[in-house]
Amino acid sequence: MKPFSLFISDLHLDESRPEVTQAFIVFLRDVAVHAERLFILGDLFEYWAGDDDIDNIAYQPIIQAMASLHEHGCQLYVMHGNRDFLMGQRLMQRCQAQLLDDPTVMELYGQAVLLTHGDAMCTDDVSYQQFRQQVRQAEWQTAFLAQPLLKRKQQIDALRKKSEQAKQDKTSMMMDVNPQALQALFQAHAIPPLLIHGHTHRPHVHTHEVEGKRCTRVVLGDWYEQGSYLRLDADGYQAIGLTW
Ligand code: LP5
Ligand code: MN
Repeated sequence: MKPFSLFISDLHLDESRPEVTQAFIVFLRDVAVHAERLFILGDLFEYWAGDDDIDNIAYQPIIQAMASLHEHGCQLYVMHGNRDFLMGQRLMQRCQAQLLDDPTVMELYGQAVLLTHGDAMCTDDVSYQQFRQQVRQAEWQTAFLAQPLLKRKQQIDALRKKSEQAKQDKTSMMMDVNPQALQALFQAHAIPPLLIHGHTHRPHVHTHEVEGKRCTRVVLGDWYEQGSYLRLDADGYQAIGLTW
């Protein structure tokens, strides 16, 4: 079999949806083990309150399944999403994963591939961008993580409710990628032929023209109603669905 890489995002793994966790573990065991790389482009978890929650019993099957990829020669790359940007090096070590900056360009099968979670391009969502700017600051994170785990989880629960409420007043266009932000991202990375991202939960393949160059943008799907992943090899990409 030709070497290939896989891409997933927005699994939002949570104890309330054990079937999704199980599907992810099966995906790792049966599909990802054969890949040379697996990229998780953010929002693996419903939320991550800090690496001091690493021994939580609910996470152990997930962490073990992720770590086992390494033994099969599959390199695991993980990027932060807006729900799990507090994932740190301790978790990465446990999972035998490498944390990727957002955005990152990877040379894969002879082409440059730009990878991002996607939320940073949703610039029309002004209140979210203000919130994002605040919580991505190192000082804010240090202060937040200094609080007891239980207190942090309570604050996250409250914030999740606010987020659900806030989204009611936002149009779907506001929550999608802004075209200028998209163009700026392509331009900041030498206009790569392929961009892969998640976050918007609107799986689709878009084509864009930037400075006369044709670029493909693959938006990954979430794992709510069904799962999905993108497979990339030297012949191109293929989007594949998973059911449970
Ligand atoms: O996640 P989702 O799909 O509901 O919506 C996102 C945006 N919301 C978020 C917030 C997360 O859901 C909350 C969970 C994060 C856990 C991280 C842990 C550490 C943080 C803990 C802080 C107490 O990302 C949503 C977007 C949507 O995607 C579409 O792109 O619209 O954005 C919002 O809803 C944000 C609101 O617009 C503004 C929220 C203001 C909240 C102010 C309270 C401040 C709390 C203190 C932190 C500075
Ligand atoms: Mn997201």
